[in-house]
Amino acid sequence: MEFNVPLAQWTKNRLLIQWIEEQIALCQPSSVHLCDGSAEEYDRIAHQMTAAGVLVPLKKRPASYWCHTNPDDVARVEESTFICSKHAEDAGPQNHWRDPAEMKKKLLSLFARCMRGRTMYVIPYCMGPLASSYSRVGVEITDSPYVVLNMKIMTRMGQVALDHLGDQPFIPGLHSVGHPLSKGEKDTLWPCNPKERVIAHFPEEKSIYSFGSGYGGNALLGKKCLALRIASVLGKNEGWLAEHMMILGLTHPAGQKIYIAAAFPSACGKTNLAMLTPTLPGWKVECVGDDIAWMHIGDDGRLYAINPEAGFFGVAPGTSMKTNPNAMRTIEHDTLFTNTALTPDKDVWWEGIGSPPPAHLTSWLGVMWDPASRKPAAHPNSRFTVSAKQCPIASPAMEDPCGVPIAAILFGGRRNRVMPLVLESFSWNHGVMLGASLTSETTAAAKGKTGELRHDPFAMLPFCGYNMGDYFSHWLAMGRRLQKAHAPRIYSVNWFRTGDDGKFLWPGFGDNVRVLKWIFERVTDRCEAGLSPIGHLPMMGSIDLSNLNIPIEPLFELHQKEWMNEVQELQRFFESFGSRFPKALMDELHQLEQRINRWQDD
Ligand code: OXD
Ligand code: MN
Repeated sequence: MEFNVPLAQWTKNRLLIQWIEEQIALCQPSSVHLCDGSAEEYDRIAHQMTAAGVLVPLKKRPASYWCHTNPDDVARVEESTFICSKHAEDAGPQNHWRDPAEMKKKLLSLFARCMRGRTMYVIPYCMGPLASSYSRVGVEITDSPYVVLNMKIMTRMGQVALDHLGDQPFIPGLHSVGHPLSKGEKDTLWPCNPKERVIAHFPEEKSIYSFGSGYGGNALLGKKCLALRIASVLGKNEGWLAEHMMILGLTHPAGQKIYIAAAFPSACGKTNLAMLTPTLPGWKVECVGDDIAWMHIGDDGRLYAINPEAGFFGVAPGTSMKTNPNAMRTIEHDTLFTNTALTPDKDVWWEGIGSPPPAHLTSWLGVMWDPASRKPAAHPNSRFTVSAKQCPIASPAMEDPCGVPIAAILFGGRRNRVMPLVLESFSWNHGVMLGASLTSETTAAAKGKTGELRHDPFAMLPFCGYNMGDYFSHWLAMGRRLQKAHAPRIYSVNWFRTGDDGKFLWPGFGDNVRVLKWIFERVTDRCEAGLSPIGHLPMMGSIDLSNLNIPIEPLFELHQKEWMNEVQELQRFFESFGSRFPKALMDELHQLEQRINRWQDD
């Protein structure tokens, strides 16, 4: 077997050496590349992929590349994602469960000889700042050079991760595109195996296997698989939280700063919120993370968050100088674009980029785009992968090993009715119910129909590695451990309410700072709130609407009948967790029901 460096020279970690040797014997690659995470390594692999026609270097963006995938490999595949706990009830009704022994048998046969004719890459990576005791090391073995490039951007990868690991155990992840090459066979541009796709998690042994897809959260195992599904299990066992949340710092014009974490389902605006350009003078936002937060209780009783990732894997369509200028500046160089359209002068283009499509555009399918087809030129789930360091408003706290103290937690979904612009919970437990009640329209981030309303509690439905009934109990327990005076306040937000004409009522994007300002004033005890049956609402005039000419009332319109339906639907959903659903949360729902029954609709 040909190695780029001798294995024993690359690591002294005996568990790692043994695991790599076992995977080589199983997958039978033609060579092995042990990653060091250097810039030279990245460039070498990118050049090889360019020579093979997989990557197209971009002329307008230095050190940036475009590529497109197989049309059957464009999003996360929830129906092929499994939690393989010993007992089905530990995976919970929200997950697809498989018996671990049966799944292992299937995986062994899928992975046997699956890397023939390919290079096996071994990627040690650290999730979280290198100096942080909260960080975790995973090792991904993959036969996809595209995965190596993405992991280099999205994590602290290579030698630095090996140094952090030392001789300790790590979280193993085995990945293959599932397309071995026979002798002389020419590779396709995007090898994958959609028919045999499996993404399997073993929460008891803390391991990950992914077969058949090369894209996004299916293949970059540090992201959804480790930092959410496996980490959520670690968090429950060890008393912390692994959440699908962005983290931002918000500074008042007078200088006081707070940190906010916010959970929104995939492709619902976490990246835009995390990089917000305030429309209110003097306010400042800094980005700590755009997708995942690991939160621990500090010695002072406050909740501290780190961003385990080092990069952004952001949705391109809709990103423009108007909606997210900081993201646009972030991706000016050293960025990988996947499934956007390609312009004839070798730049990228997507729907909502803010300029009309140039003539002779290559679509995400790699063919000339026909505007008359009425099909989008960029796939709705096309992405940019870019280092977080390139963000002009990257917070220096991104590297803080202790994380940032969280003052407020937001839950938001796409709801065209029912949910007001913003709502503050009465208590931690009521806030946990707001998180558990999160319902949102489906988006292109996952395979399947878009625009359908589904329950997505805490925006974690596809990412919680154990029974969500237990997950809700864990949140309640965290609340009991947080010192009352320091527990973050919990909010529900909804940027997506529409009027009778179907148009959005709220401008969103930079104007969301108006809602953040109100939250800032609430958590720093600068303003009173009004009481409603569903929670605290801003008093008349307390959302700053300066220079914004819109009526605010429709954004807070509440109808008793709609809320009665909402409660009934939530009761049905909560009951689906059976005895694992915490009684304290059902009590919260019943209290809400009573408040709604007593309420006079006007
Ligand atoms: C993501 C997702 O890629 O949530 O972050 O799908
Ligand atoms: Mn996400």
